[in-house]
Amino acid sequence: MQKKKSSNLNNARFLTVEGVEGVGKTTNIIFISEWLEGRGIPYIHTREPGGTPLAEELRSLLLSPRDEQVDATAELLLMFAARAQHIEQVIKPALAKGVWVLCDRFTDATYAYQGGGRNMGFEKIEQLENFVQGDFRPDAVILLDLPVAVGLARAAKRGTLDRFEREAEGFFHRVRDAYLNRAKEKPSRYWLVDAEPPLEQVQVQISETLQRILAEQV
Ligand code: Z5A
Repeated sequence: MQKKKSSNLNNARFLTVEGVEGVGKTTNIIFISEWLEGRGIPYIHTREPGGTPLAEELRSLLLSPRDEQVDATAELLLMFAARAQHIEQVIKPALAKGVWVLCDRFTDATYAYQGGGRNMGFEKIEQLENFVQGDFRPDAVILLDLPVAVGLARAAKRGTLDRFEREAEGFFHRVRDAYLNRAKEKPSRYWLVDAEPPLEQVQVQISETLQRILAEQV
């Protein structure tokens, strides 16, 4: 399939990695970083929410469990506040210097978690996306996918749970569905990876995906 051409200068790509809870993002982002390093590709690794001092403070506010009920609109706006800062201070300056950006979650997570998980719908998110980002979008979204129950079982082996990780299983089904629907609607930007098999098999798929992204004309 013909993939979208990058709008960034100097061939630098903006790659994001997405997926539901327990899908193996952290593990596979280390693999992707090593893959880029092995090819001498300059890159930065960053994350959302977060990536700048201010955005990391917003991340702490967003992830901390609290007694007060967090209003879904307040949560959505804080995600985009952090994103605005991150895009202008970190992501765009790196791309302008020809440095690839490898980002652990981005706006697709907002569609999935706030749009799907929180049932906020996608229209408001699209309006905020256009307001904050203009036409700025990732060049490629690597979507790691597995059944929710498998992801939750993997994640359960970790320690304390953040505010999102405390959600009921139905929340994560809506998140996964939203991701998969976006991948279906926007095949030019999404690269779907089956994250259920053993890690070595997942990483073979990721290597092939990266080769194809690298081979794309920009
Ligand atoms: N959020 C949002 O709501 N809206 C937004 O716009 C944005 C974010 C940007 C923080 O995300 C939260 O913010 C997130 C959504 C929300 N909440 N949740 N949930 P985060 O990305 O920082 O948090 P995370 O989802 O917990 O990501 P993570 O730390 O990368 O976890 P992970 O994907 O589960 O990855 P992992 O730790 O590498 O893997 C989990 C375990 O599985 C680990 O023990 C691995 O060794 C194991 N693993 C990995 N792969 C395999 C395979 N293939 N086989 C067997 N075991 C495996």
